[in-house]
Amino acid sequence: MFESLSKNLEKAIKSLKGQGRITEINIASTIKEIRRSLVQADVHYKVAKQVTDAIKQQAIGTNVITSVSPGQLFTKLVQDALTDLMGGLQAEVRLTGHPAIILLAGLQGAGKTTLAAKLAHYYQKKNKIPLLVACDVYRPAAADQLAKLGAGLSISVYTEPEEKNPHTIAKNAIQEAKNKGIDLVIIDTAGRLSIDEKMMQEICMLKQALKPAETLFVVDAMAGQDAVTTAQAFNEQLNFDGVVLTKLDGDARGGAALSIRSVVAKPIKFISTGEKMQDLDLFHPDRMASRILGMGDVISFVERAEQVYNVEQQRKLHQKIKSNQFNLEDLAKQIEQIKKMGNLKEMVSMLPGLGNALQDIPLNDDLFKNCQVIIASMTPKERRNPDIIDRSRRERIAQGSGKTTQEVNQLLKQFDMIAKMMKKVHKDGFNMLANIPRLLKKTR
Ligand SMILES: Nc1nc2c(ncn2[C@@H]2O[C@H](COP(=O)(O)OP(=O)(O)O)[C@@H](O)[C@H]2O)c(=O)[nH]1
Ligand SMILES: [Mg+2]
Repeated sequence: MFESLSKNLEKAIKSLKGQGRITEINIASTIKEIRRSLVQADVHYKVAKQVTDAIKQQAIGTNVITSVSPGQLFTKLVQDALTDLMGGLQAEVRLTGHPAIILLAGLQGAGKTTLAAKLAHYYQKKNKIPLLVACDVYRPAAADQLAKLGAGLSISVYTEPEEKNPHTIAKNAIQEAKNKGIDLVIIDTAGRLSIDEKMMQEICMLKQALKPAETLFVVDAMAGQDAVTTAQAFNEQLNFDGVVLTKLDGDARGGAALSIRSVVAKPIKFISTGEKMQDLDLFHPDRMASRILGMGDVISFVERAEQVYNVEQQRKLHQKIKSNQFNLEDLAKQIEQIKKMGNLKEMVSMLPGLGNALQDIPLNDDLFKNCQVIIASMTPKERRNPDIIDRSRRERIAQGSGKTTQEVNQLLKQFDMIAKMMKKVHKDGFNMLANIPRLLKKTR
C-alpha cells in the first residue's frame, strides 16, 4: 500500500539523521521533500502545504529533547500530522435501528457489491444476522453477483428480479428482515460510470425513504484526486455519513486516503484491500499514518489473526510447540489459516520492516501451493512424524505431487526452520506468522 509515498517520506526524514538538533535551516529541505512526496502521491497541493506548514511549526517550536534524535522527532511529527489529516480518531460506525440499515452509494465499479458482502461477513462475525439486498435494478447480473457472494458466505440475499423500483425492493426487504428477526440490512445500489442526475436522485430518494443508520460512499482509491472530486459531488447531494476506500491493494498512491477527510469533511470508515471477503478493515487514521511511514500496523494484523484463530486452537498449538510435537499436519493447518486472513501482500505489509524486505517475492496464495500439494502427497504417518521421511519416501512424495525431489527437500527444510523458530517464539503466537514469509525467502 502506498509504496512510493512511504519510500519518499522515509528518504526525506532520513536526510535529518546525523543532525544534532532541529533548526529552521536543516529542516528546510526535508520539509520540501515531504511536500513533494505528498503532491506526487496525488494529495492536493494546498492540503500538502497545510500539512507541511504544520509540521514545520511544530518542529521549530519543539524544545529539543536530548534523548530524541531529530530524525525520530520528525517521524513522530509527520505521523501526527498525517493522522490529523485523516481525521485523527477512528470514526464510529453506528448501527442503530431494528433492523439497522446500511446504504451503499458510489459509481459503477467502485466496489459496492463486493463491499456489501464483505460488510455482511464482517458483522456476521460480530454476531449480527445480516441480509443483503440487491437494489441495482439496471444490471440483471448485479443481483446474481450479490446472490453468489451471499451464498458463499451463507448469508441471505433479498432479490426481486421482476421489480424495477429500488425503493419497493428495499421496503419489502426491510419488512422481511423484521419478520425474520434480522438485525442488519445492507443495501447494494446501482452506480453509473460517471455522476448522473438520475442516479443521484435515486440514491437520495432511497436515503430519504429508508433513513439508514449509515449511508456509505464507496470509492476506488486508485482514482486519486478524482475520488475526492466524486466524493464531493456525492456529498453535496446525498450528505453521506462516511467513506469506504476500496482497492488499496492496487497501485493507489495515497492521495484519496490522505485528502478526502480534509476536503469533504466526512470520515473514512472502512478500507478494502483485496477481493477476498476478509480484506476489509475499519479505518484507523493513526494506524494508516504508521503504515505510510513504514512502521507497519501490528494491531490490525493481530485483529485479522484473531478473526481466524480461536483461543482453543491457539492453546492446542502452543501445547504442541512446547512439547516438540509440531508436525507437517499442523503446518498445513497453519497455511490454511494464514490464507483465511486475507490478501497476503497486505498482511505482510502490516508487519514493520517486512514489506520492504519481501518486495521482490510475489506474495500470493501460490506461494503456499507447493507446500500444500507436497504435504497432501504424504501419508498421515509421514505428516505426523516428518523424521521418518527418508530418501525413498521423498522420491515417492515428489512423484505423487508432481514436484521434484529438490522441492520436497526444500519444503522439509522450511518445515524444520519453522518448527525451530516456533519453539523459540512460542510465547507469542503471532510472531510465528510474521516470520513464515521470511523463512520462505531464506530457503529459496
Ligand atoms: N483488488 C481489489 N479489487 C476489488 C476490491 N473491491 C472490489 N474489487 C473488484 O472490483 C470490481 C468491481 O467491484 P463491484 O463490487 O462489482 O463494484 P460495483 O460496481 O460498485 O458494485 C470487481 O471485480 C471486484 O472484485 C478491492 O478492495 N481490491
Ligand atoms: Mg454492483
